[in-house]
Formats: sequence, C-alpha cells, structure tokens
Amino acid sequence: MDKKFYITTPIYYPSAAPHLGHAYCSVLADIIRRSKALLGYDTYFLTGLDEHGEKIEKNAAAKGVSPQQFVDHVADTFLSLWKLLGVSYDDFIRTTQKRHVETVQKVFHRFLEQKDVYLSHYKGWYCVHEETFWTDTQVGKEHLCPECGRPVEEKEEETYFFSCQKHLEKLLQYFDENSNFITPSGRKVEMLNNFIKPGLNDLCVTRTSFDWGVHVPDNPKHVVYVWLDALLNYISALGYLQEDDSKFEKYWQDPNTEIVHLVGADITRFHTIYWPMFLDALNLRLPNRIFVHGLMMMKDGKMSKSKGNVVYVEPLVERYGVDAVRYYLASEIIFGQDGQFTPELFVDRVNADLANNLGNLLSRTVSMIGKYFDGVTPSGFKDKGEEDAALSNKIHETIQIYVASINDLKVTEAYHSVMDLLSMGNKYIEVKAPWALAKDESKKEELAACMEHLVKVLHTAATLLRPILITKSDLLEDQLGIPSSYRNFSSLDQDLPSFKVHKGEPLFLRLDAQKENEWLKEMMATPKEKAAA
Ligand code: ME8
Repeated sequence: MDKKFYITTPIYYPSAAPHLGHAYCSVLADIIRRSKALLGYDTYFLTGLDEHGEKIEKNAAAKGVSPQQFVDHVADTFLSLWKLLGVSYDDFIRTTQKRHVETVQKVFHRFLEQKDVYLSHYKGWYCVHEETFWTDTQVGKEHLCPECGRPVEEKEEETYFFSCQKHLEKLLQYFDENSNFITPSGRKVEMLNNFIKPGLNDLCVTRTSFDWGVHVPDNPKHVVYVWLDALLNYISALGYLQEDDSKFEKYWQDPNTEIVHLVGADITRFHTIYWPMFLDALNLRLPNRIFVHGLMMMKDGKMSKSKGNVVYVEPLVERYGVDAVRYYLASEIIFGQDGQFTPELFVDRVNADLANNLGNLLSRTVSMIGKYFDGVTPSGFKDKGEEDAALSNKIHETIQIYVASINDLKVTEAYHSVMDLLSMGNKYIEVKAPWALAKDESKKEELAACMEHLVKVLHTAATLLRPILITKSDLLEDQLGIPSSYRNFSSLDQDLPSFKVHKGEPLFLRLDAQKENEWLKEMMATPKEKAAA
C-alpha cells in the first residue's frame, strides 16, 4: 500500500487521572485514524504517557510512593479509558520504557558531539506545573506562570542549552514552504509574533535539581529536560536509533507517509518551534502537520481538576454509550476551535442527530421495506424522477466532501456532511410519500426505487460514520441485512443487490431532555473522586 498515515496525540502527563479534555484529543485522533484507514491508507496511531519530570516526582512524594509506582498506577487509568472509548492505538509509549530512554540518551550524545547542545548556567523562573522556564517579562511583577497562572519559582542551575540559531532559518523556510504545517494558520502567526520575532533564546535542555528523568550519559547529574525527552517519543516509539527501526523507516522516513501530530494550543510552541529544530539537528524530515485542536471548555472556562469542573468520561459512557460520546466530541466541537460541554448541548446532539435524523430514518425505512416488499430491499431500480436524481447526487457529493474534508483534517465538516445527507433522506420520504405510492399499483417501481435510494443513503451514512459509531454502524447494517463484505468504502461505488432486512431495537433512544439535563448537571457537580494514586 502506497499511502501511509502516521498520527499521534500528545503524550499526557500521568500526574492525575484523565478527564474529558484528554479524551477529546485521543478520540479525535482515533476517529481521524479510522477515517483514513477507511479511505485506504496504511495507518499507524501512537499515543502514550510523559512520565518524567519534577511534577511527577513531587506528586509521587506527596503520596508516599516511588515515581515509578505512581505513574504505573495512573497509566492503568489511561489504558482503561482508551479501552472504554474504543481508542485503538497501535502503540502506547511510556517515556520510562527502556526503548525510549535509550533513544533519548543516544540523541543527547549526538547533540553534544555535533555541538547542538553546550553547557552553561540558567537563571530564570520555573513553573513546575507546566514544566517550563519563563523570563522576567513573561512572569510579570506577580511572578505567575503566563500559561496556568500558578506562582513560579526562581531557579539558577548549571544546564545544557540547545542552540536554536543554527536551525532558525530552516524552520522559517519550512513555515513558508508548507502553508499547512501549522493548522489552523492563526497559530502560525501567534508563534511568529509571540516567540520568534521577539528573539528566540537557546532552550535549556537539562535539569540538575531533581532526579526523575533520563540521565545524560556523559554527565549523569543532569537529567534531560522533560520536553526534549517527551517530544522524542514520536520517533523512539517507531524504533529510531534502535535495533529494529523498520517502523521508523516506514512511517517516518518514507516521503509517502503523511505525519500528523495532534496537539492542544497549550503545547503548540514546543511542537512547532523546538521539535522541528531537534529533527533538523538529527537531519530528519519534519512532520507534515501540527494540528492544533481547540480546548474542551466548561461554562466557567478551561476544564481543570484545580477548578473542580472536570467531566469524567466513565459515567457518560456508561449511561449513553460510547458512540454517543464519540459523536458529541467530533460533531459539536468544530475541530480546531474551542468547544463546550454542556448537558443541554449533549442531549440536543444525541436527540437531533442520532435518535431522530439517523435512528428514525433507519426505523422508517426498515418498516416500510417490511410492509411493502416483504422485508427484501429492492435492487436495480435507477432514478425515477427528479427527487431520486437529487438524492443520488447528494450521496455522491457527500462522499466527495467527506474524502476532501478528512484529507484536510476538517473532521467536523466531514461528519456534518453525513448528517446533511440524512436530513435530505428524511425530507425525501416526506416528499415522495411512499405510503401514497403504495396505494397505486402503477407506482410500484417508483416505490421500489424510493426504498432502494433510502437503503443507499443509510448504507453510505453507516459506512462514513463507522469511524465514530464503532458499535452502532454494524447494528444499522445488520438491520438493513447488509453483509460484512459490503461494509467498506469501496462498496459505496457499487449497486447493492437485494438483502433481507431485520427490524431491530431503535439505534439510539430519544433522551428525555429534562431528566437527562438534571442527571448530567448532578454528575458534573459531584464528580466521582478519582485520585491519581
Ligand atoms: O502537555 N480540552 O501533557 P498534558 C482539550 N506531557 N484537550 C485537552 C484538555 C481540554 N480541556 N486538557 C488537556 C503535556 N487536553 C505534555 C505533552 S507531547 C510530546 C508532551 C489535551 O497531560 C490537549 O491535547 O498536560 C493538550 O495539549 C494535552 O492534553 C496536554 O496534556
């Protein structure tokens, strides 16, 4: 297979249990990966955990356990969440794994040899929570972290620095030549104006004031700065500088592989400025895209444990099912923009799109085929009139929009186009009034064509929605009697033969808005305490 696609999420800090914000990024990565696989790409999906650093060391000490015990425990909560949400990664990297540590040490040694890093002293303000140094101007008079608002600590340490100037020109050239490298493009302007134009300082890449990290082989009192350590996961997981580097050759080095890193806005700087510079120093190709997704906000701002407004995913999935939660994340929040979770929006989405638009169309179609055609889907009838032709065009157009949108990572647009197709299917029933056609023997063929068009709409929707509706797409196709050999993208170009429908349970139950809003509000007000360790 020629076309390859490598997608990653950030590796999260296992400093506390994951919440809906982390789930957002991983579910979207999973949906993109499944969508690309549907379109025929050979895909590889990496996620994992960023387990080193001062924050983890401090959190573990506070719990009276070793850092390794601490991260092992939290890692389990991430793994079970991804299982629950159907996040089907190919590899789960943990930066404490030997394979990763070895790659980081080899890279550091090479940087030293090449004089990309040099030893000096650092004096500045450090935010332990963000694991980031800031300048006097950035922390202001109050000495607060500009990212999270927490107090910063003044630190002076002997450290190694990564020399940025050498790589800057190439980076800017890459920005210019690859207009999609940073998406949405506003983020590129932000990086240029806020960080590059004011003058980029060399980056401090080791610490000596704590121990929980990868030790510099040539000077072991230093541990590698958590960001250099973390960013390297994207290639260490593929086997870079390891005995078996076949995945690295396939999914990184091969120019036919499209490489996409999904990141939140909070970590754009590291991914768009320093990561490309590290890669340049290693003489490796740069990723095709850094896609900056928006944040999942609550009414009172960013979801965070310290604000006590965290939505935990398990109770949501338990009550509404994994498909509804995945659908909400992909459709309500425009990919690339911030979005909100509110009980009202959640219930509306499930009812309007899944229960009504999709679910009703299915149950009406299956019932009518049962009633008018003894449960056998009509086949071989072409467009009979204007409405049929318009619906056939819409199917065709939806597939085209879907492919173009997925390839451009416009995930929300891709899935909204499927909902538009379903809306048109529902309107088509009203216009065609099959119940009237059924009363007129001379309209039998028109009625058959009508049912066939509806089956085609539903099969198209089930196929295109499959990356989101990981359980219900199959139930939908089961009700239409469509065998598994047709449950793929290439079947969308074919005429379908006849199948025997099976009336089943409603795909999505209509939610009682008042009752569910109350339940959700209560759940959010008293989130189940999920202490990290
Ligand atoms: O920054 N809405 O880890 P992290 C949407 N270890 N996405 C959210 C979110 C929210 N409310 N909260 C978190 C780190 N995220 C580093 C990354 S990568 C080499 C190292 C997502 O645990 C979002 O993708 O703080 C964000 O960028 C990421 O989690 C930060 O995770």
